[in-house]
Amino acid sequence: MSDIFLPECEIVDLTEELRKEIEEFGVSNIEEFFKKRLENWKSVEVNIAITGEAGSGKSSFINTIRELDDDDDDAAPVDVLECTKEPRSYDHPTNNKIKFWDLPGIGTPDYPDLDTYCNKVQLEKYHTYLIFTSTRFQANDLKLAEKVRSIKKKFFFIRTKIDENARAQEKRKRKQKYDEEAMLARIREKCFQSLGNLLTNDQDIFLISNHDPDKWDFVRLTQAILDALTRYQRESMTFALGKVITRSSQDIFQRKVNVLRQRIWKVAAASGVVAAIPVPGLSFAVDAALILRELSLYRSQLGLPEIGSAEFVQLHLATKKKVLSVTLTTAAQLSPYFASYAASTAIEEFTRFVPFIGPAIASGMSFTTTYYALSKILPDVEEAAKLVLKEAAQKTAADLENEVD
Ligand SMILES: Nc1nc2c(ncn2[C@@H]2O[C@H](COP(=O)(O)OP(=O)(O)O)[C@@H](O)[C@H]2O)c(=O)[nH]1
Ligand SMILES: [Mg+2]
Repeated sequence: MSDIFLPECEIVDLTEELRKEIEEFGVSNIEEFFKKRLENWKSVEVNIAITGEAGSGKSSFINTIRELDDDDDDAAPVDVLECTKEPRSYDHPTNNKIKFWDLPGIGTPDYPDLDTYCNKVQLEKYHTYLIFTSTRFQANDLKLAEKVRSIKKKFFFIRTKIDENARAQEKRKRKQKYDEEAMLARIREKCFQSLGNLLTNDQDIFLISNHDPDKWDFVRLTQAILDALTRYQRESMTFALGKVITRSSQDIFQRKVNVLRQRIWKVAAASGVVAAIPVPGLSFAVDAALILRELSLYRSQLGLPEIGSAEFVQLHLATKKKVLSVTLTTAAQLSPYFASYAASTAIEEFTRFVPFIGPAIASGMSFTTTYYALSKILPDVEEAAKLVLKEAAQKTAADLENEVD
């Protein structure tokens, strides 16, 4: 819990807003109120600029990061020479506040130079910039990056189609030892050189394949993009990462767990505020509803299969049991998590929250109950999700072996 973040103003706002809400509408709307507040992350805007020469794999990347197939309805059209002269945005399928902007290239007739380009595409509106090539970077890429740096935004250089290089190399060297590391180092070095003195670290170039997001630097790129965003943008973007990317990296999986853990105090505070309102029976109902909603977010974010789905049916019995044990939908099923916590050594931990949420809330049963229930539920879901991941990985390995046979 060392990295927990306690935005004091947020909880003060929350309490104040709640008071107003109750004065105006009574208590009937309270659940809706909290739902909205806990889903704040869905309203955070993230604009990611995607630029680079035609054919470099911009549209493909937009589809891969959104986990869409090229022929899905709202996929970005691949292999189409963009005749659009305007920046075009593609929403993330699970969060339309996250937008990937396919920007026109500099040097095209409508954008002959950098100044025209910057004015027309409104450079300031993007939070981070991804500059693509499938060969090497051009003078305009360099100029753009310098401009982006001057407005204090982050940019990333991305070399796509590494799978093609890997394949070609493998063919050529079938008889000798295939040295992928050396091949990657060569490509990285060439890209690095084409950027002059712009970068000091060649790891700031990302070598990816849009067709294999589980290989090479795709995951590292995803992490770097997350790290370039503000806290709330990062939370929103982390939640938007789909199953494929989450499963391809323990780090991304762990980031999801961390983001979920950092919400616990907020859900607990929400229940604590309700407990401070004297309406008999309301508190427990709201606690249970909040916990169940949060649990459902844990399950979907950490990739637990739905009961009865094809993936669930194929799981080993022990994994199935574990998944079932955290697929709770009623308040009654939560009772094991409401067990006594008084003896818990972690009791110290929540006293750190007191200055932020006020003694009345922190000392309340609701706050502690919800806090401990979620603190116990999340690791259980995490454990179940890891079992599912392990089986998925074993299955992929077995499938690959069968292919080879
Ligand atoms: N092998 C391979 N092909 C790619 C990759 N990225 C894009 N392509 C292919 O390159 C072509 C151009 O891609 P597209 O995404 O339309 O490029 P854009 O013009 O920059 O939007 C398409 O045929 C893609 O399938 C990649 O990483 N590996
Ligand atoms: Mg395109």
